[in-house]
Amino acid sequence: METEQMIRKLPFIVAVWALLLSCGGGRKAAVSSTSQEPAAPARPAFNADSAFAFVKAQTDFGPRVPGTPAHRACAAWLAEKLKQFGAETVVQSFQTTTFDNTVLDCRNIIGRINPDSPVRVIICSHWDSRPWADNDPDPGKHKTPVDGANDGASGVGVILEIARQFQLKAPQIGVDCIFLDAEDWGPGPDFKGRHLSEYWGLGTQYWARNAFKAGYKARYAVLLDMVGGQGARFSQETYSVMYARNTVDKVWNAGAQLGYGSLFVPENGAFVTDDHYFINTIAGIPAIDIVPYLPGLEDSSFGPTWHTSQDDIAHIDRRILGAVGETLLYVLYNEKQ
Ligand code: AHN
Ligand code: ZN
Repeated sequence: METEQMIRKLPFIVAVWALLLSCGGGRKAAVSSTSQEPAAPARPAFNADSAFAFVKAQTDFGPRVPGTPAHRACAAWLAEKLKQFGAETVVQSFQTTTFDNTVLDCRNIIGRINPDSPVRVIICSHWDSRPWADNDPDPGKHKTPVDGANDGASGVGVILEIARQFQLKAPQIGVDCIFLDAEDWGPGPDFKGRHLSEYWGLGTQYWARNAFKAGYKARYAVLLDMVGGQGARFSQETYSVMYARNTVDKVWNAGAQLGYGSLFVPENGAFVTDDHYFINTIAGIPAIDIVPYLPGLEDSSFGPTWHTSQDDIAHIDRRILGAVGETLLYVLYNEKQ
């Protein structure tokens, strides 16, 4: 009886078995197909350890305070790295006067990738270090310069790693990597005068006014500021949303797609007077700022080490560098002519 039943059911069993096989085969074929798969994001090959090494190389010079030997040496190193990665490199030397009437010798360092492409995107970060750790809990440190591992070096490290990746696989568009000088010589909490936006971002103001007069255009600019701090979280900074909503969405959506939705939080942040403000208002290029916003923190919404002696390499989280770098690289590789 049992055997008889089996035999009667045999055609059915064979049919089911054949169906399972064909389904399996079908799934396999779909996985190996390159053209018809729905777009699962292809992760660009950003190397967080390499970015971290570029951050450390900068802090190893010591604080890159304008006018110091460490500043000059680091400028030469940055230009050399960009050249080494195949970017057309331009160093823009200039003098600028600070809020406290100090005249500084400065350098904006620019590396152009695909220099002949008419469609261009800017990625930028300030590379100078603040001369005073005037947000340190210890007032004795307020006149000591900061290492600026996060505040300065982090964004530059991410951009250098992107430039290195572009040498291995070029983007479809032109990319201008810009290391901006003299961002951070602004007045601190003890300053008694009026706080003006123009006291910050001196290198960017110079670049926006002088450098690219002759018909220079860019589709948009992305500023990286403090993109390696432990516990970072990036809300959408208000000037960025006001001037460049589409670019904010593009970057935050890319972050979410890659699985970094808890880092790139689609929430409103605060107004930050930063380099992107002058790219928007002087150069007229839509510019966003990827900058941390931690409103619960007592001493600084930029993170606990901001303008303190703790802004050193020991407080850098290479996973944050990696997430930001991968997200930005993904955006740039997907940018079409
Ligand atoms: C102000 O504190 C007004 N702006 C912050 C700009 C900045 C300083 N970014 C890094 N360091
Ligand atoms: Zn700063």
